[in-house]
Amino acid sequence: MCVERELSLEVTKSRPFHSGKNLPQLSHRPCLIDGSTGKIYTYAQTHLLSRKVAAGFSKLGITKGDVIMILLQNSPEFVFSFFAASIIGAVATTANPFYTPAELRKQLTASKAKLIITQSMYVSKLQVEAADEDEFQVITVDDPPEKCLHFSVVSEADEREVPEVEIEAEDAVALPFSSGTTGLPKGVVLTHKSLTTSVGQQVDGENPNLYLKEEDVLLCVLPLFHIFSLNSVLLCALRAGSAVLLMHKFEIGALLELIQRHKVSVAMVVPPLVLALAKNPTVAEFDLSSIRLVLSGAAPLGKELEEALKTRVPQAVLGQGYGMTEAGPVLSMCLGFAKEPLPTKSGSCGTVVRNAQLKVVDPQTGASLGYNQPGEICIRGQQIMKGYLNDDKATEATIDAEGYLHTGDIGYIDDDDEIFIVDRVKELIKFKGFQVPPAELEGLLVSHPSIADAAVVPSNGFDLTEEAVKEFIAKQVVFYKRLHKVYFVHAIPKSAAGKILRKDLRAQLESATQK
Ligand code: 4UV
Repeated sequence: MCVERELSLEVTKSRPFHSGKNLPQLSHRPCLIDGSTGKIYTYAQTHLLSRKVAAGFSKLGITKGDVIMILLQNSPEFVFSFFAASIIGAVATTANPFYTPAELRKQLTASKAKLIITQSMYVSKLQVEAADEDEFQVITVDDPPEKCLHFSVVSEADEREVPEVEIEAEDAVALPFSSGTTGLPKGVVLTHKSLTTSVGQQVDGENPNLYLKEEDVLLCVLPLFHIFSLNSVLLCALRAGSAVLLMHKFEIGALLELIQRHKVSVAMVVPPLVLALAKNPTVAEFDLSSIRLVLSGAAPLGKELEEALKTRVPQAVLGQGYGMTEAGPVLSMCLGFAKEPLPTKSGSCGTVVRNAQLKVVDPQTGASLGYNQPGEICIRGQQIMKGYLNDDKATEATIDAEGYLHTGDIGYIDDDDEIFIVDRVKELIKFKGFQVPPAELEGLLVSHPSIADAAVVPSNGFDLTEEAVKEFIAKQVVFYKRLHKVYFVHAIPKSAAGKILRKDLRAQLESATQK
């Protein structure tokens, strides 16, 4: 079976980001609201600053195809840097500021970033002194430490000096990192075509799937370094002419205060944030009546949680989006968000986006399955990644000969075309919506002289502690990749080809802990 929604009148055209179709009409509308200072940047100012930064990047020697790393919390400078890179045909690789030096080093080496935009407190993690003299330059948005430049060097450049650059739809614009269905984090090449198509699939057309209006204020508390926020919050908002409220980090009191003050109307969230909004007692003290739409994505949302949130924001439409970095990222979205909304079911991840083909296949045989039969979800369309950076093998293992991207998610499509995810066949573990690639932790574990072999699987029991192993990992990885529980086994079950049989291991551990 292949569920396809092709509306011939709404075929999205690929165009580079900076063409700014609606800019003249929007110039005086608010575009970015800096939550920490209250400063508002209009569309005209955002555009001008992005062009200035583009000219500045270019003066620093950045040219088409070069990679810049954005290592920032959500901030106006994040947005200007992203658009500046896209204007001159450069590529933005976005990284988590909480990463350890080792995690950052891997992304820097793989992406070959020539310029890093960051905050002074993260500079020590870049180990500038250990880097080759001309490996990369560092710009900080606050007081620059030694050897670093201040952001004003680029933001005060002359916008008339932006070079003329020919940009093709197939050129890369973003390089987020994702482990995909297996292995270590890899650079995901998203082109101008991928992102413009994905944004179009969400907010364009006669009856947009995600209907955003100019008066809308979108909450941008999810980190922009993750594709969910970058694409479905920032890019979609700017395409629709809405305002984006930037929050540099999550703190429930500040969040509620900002929602109330700026009358946030659209909230993109992840399940842990739904939990906070649904259960935190302080929520009752704030006026959340401006919220008309809540979109949860990046991890499964339980029905009970959804119901609990409904009592807090009874006026809002609640629903889910389903995305994957490699899929550009959105595969499906709740049709309750459409201009002409349709009723949807709780627990559903939405309906496949327009101008894309989605099928469910038997993971063993690859045969297409019918309605209501669970199998691996695959998607095809102009929005999916071009491939993994310098990794043809991983690309071929993910995108098949017919152009379908295999998600590693198990789900089914019901009689109303709604998608339900029920399991994952891929290794990936998600914690608070963040990616935890088991292969990365396994590599670190076996580098310990006393550990011969290791396998990382998700587990629910956290009562036992194996402090030495946990600490060993904790020192090396960002907080959400830390180990909660360590089991010692005589041998790790593996297939004849040497692949860890994670399902068998989980079953073995579950039965052992139940005894
Ligand atoms: O690669 P990634 O970290 O990517 C994401 C992207 C989520 C997005 C993006 C844009 C949206 O508009 C939106 O609503 C969500 O998370 O992780 C991809 C994997 O996360 C799981 C699934 O296993 C993906 O392959 N996942 C993502 N969304 C959901 C989900 C969901 N709604 N329900 C269950 N699992």
